[in-house]
Amino acid sequence: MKKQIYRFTSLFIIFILLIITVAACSSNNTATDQSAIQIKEYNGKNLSSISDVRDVSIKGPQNVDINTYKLKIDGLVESPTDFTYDDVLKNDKQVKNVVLNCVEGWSADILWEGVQLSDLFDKVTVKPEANTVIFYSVDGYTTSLPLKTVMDKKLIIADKINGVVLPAETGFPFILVAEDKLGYKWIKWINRIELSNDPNYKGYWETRGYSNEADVKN
Ligand SMILES: Nc1nc2c(c(=O)[nH]1)N[C@H]1C(S)=C(S)[C@@H](COP(=O)(O)O)O[C@H]1N2
Ligand SMILES: [Mo]
Repeated sequence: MKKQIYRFTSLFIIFILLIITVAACSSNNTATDQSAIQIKEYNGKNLSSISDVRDVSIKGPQNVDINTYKLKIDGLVESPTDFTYDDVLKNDKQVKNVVLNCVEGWSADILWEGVQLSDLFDKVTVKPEANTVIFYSVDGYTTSLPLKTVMDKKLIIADKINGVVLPAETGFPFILVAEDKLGYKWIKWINRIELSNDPNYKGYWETRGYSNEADVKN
């Protein structure tokens, strides 16, 4: 009888240890693949390194839990939708080599990969009166662009930088690749996109005196 209890107890302990091991392994397996190798060259030209992209964000890097993350697209659309990370990534992937220029005087030449905003907009059907796209982030930051700019430049939101999943510092899960626009239009950690008819909307830095056009002057 004693022997049986002993055997049962040891089996029970082994079982518990097994559960703990499985749980530990799966919690390590997040969406961010840190083992991926950074692309260093594109069309025979050296790219900047991810570490050249300085974090100058208002509240520092944000840690987004991808299991509960939603990208909300609402406002002047027929079907407001909450997209999961995977929903967004089901769209065709686009690759673009674009330089990020910050008003502080530094820049980074990066290979971005992501999905075209127009593909996401097709899924929610933008109403004809919309003319402005307002972007929101988990840190409270906001910025906006004319809808025409988003469509004409085929702007993307990127999930990858130089071939690797965005680290928290560069905006995981998504950064807006606002090509030809200054760094403060490159909103990171995007969690909401609102279609609006207010062309005078001003975001975080725009309300603090920075130009709403934010064109990069060459
Ligand atoms: N959510 C959020 N996005 C943001 C900012 C911020 O403070 N919060 N700062 C902007 C500014 S001023 C710049 S220059 C770029 C820098 O992006 P990077 O860290 O990927 O270089 O992020 C932009 N996006
Ligand atoms: Mo910036």
